[in-house]
Amino acid sequence: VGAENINTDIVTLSRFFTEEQIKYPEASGDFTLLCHALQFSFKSIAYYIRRASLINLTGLAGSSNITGDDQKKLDVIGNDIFISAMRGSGKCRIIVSEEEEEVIRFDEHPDARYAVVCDPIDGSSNLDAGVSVGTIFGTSLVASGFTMYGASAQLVITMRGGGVNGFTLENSLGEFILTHPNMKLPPARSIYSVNEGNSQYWDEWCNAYFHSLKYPEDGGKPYSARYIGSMVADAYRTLLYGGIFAYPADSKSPKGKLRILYECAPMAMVFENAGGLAVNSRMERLMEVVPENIHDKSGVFLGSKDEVQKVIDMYNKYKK
Ligand code: P6P
Repeated sequence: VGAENINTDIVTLSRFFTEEQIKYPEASGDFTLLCHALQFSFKSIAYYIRRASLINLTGLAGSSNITGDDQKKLDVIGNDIFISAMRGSGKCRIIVSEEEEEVIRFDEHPDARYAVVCDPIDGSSNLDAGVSVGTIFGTSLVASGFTMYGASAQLVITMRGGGVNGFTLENSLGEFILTHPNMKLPPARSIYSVNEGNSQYWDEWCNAYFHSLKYPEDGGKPYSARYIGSMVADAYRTLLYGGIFAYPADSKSPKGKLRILYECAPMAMVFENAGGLAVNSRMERLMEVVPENIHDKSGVFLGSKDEVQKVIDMYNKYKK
């Protein structure tokens, strides 16, 4: 590779945060400091996940969280790392975490202005199998995103009213580098991602929708099925390739399985800012769904706008 081909104008996540702040002259810099603390927690969690098998961090911690999920050792470590990083930033007032029954309040920072919601390690039940897991986060929906701990840590972040940018953790530098600027979902893609093992519990309209993908009326090519069972991994693929990800509310889980605050809403913000759509099982815009409690759940359909529109059309056909 000739010297002329080396990119020396590298946009790190730290530079990205600084450039975002410069756009708002009135900004105090508090949000930027909060984002740096967020960044550090992703780097730390990535470190432990990379080494998990080597230092026996896979397996169960012998405890369970509020929703009864067996906590993996990494769930507990990821949660502790996140809480410490947010507390240490001095800019976070409260945290909602999947791993904490109650809201955590940092009374030592009474003037802090941000609330942070997170699922420190979503999909952790897949950890032992080496499947990518991730951290999903949102800050008062000023910003939201997720970090997927795969072969390398991939961070996707979006700011209110802004675009979606993807960063890759360069381990030797210890920096997240901008690798996927201004991510946009293709408007359509024949890929669907859902746990079909739940189809006996789905509403009639929902079964009709997925059937229409597998047996196209026009005799066209059926959709491809892709389901990992780790929301961050399924969402990241859907963001990159297009298609639709769904976890419908059904007779087994009438409110759905995924949590509004720290799974559905942050993902909905990312997908809308990338040109996609995100609705619940009543076709309401997920970004407008208000949880009844901090661990409240919702059905979710998110992805390419033409694909989500097909869900809406099928729903309306049955609900007339
Ligand atoms: P199921 C992982 O446990 C998780 O919370 C999400 O990451 C994932 O999308 C979903 O649950 C998988 O649920 O019922 O298909 O195993």
